[in-house]
Amino acid sequence: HSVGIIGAPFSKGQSRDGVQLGPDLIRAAGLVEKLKGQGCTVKDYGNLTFEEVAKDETTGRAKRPRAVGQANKQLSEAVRKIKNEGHACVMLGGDHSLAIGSIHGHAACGTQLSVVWVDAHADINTPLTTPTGNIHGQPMSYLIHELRSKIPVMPNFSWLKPCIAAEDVVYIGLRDVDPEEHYILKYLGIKTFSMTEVDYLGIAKVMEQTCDHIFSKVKKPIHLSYDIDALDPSLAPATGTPVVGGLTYREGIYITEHICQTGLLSAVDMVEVNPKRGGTDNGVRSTVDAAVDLLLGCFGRVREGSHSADYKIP
Ligand code: DIR
Ligand code: MN
Ligand code: MN
Ligand code: MN
Repeated sequence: HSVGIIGAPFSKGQSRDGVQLGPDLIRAAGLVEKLKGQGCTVKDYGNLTFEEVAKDETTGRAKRPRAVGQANKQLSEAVRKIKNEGHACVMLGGDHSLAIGSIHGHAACGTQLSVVWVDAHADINTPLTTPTGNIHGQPMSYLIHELRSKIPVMPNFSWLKPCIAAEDVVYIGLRDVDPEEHYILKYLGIKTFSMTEVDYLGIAKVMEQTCDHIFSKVKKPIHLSYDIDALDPSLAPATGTPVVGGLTYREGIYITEHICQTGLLSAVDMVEVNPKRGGTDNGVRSTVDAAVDLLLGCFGRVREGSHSADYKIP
């Protein structure tokens, strides 16, 4: 695997300070060294820098649209560059509003994508349905073709065109979905595996059916957008909106192993790690370590172990 890493220390898609510290924290836990240790080629493109936006008034109900629009425009260009240089792209957030730019930049490389969205939340509110105003609860609505007519004109979003078909999206881990979002998911017929389906089917069948769904026509590159709050808060408490009853460590890792073995993983977002939440140092450490392990699972780590092709017993 050849991996390009871009950090996006951005927090204005939600209201809690600290999530902008995610990229450096995930790197400090040894992400680059560990990826190299499992045989990956890694290029770290560093962190984006975001300018302050003055007078960023709400549009519709969406908060801080100018800052979010501008940051995602920058991120989209960075992801497109990393993809064009031939890497699988890893975007370290930051909050989940960054999926707008990450998926847009990935899609800008030309091919149609599948999106696997692993999250406690559906993040598909529109700027008019959002109960909180936070754009991290809205990114999917800007990206899906079928919702185009439902998105009002927003400042600093004119660069953004929808680039994903509803039938190319699969959700895993849902357990906190707003009524408006639930309507949108049903209305668009989007494939969802809530925690109920994870319980009923088991994670292996969930992943089999996820792949059946996204590969039912052509095999498209996969964009995996992983919100750390998909994991149970006992394991990953350092996040802005934890929800009880989440994925276990093993279920979380299994998702990445299965997506990796498709050979089609093309970009990953790892978002919503917030070291100012989660209470204790141990809580923060366990959250960051889980984020690193998920990324290692995306790029070849297998739990049975592995060895290089030319190994001989001495
Ligand atoms: C809620 C919470 N559905 C919203 N979303 C969160 O703000 O739209 N997403 N926390 O990660
Ligand atoms: Mn999310
Ligand atoms: Mn979430
Ligand atoms: Mn499969």
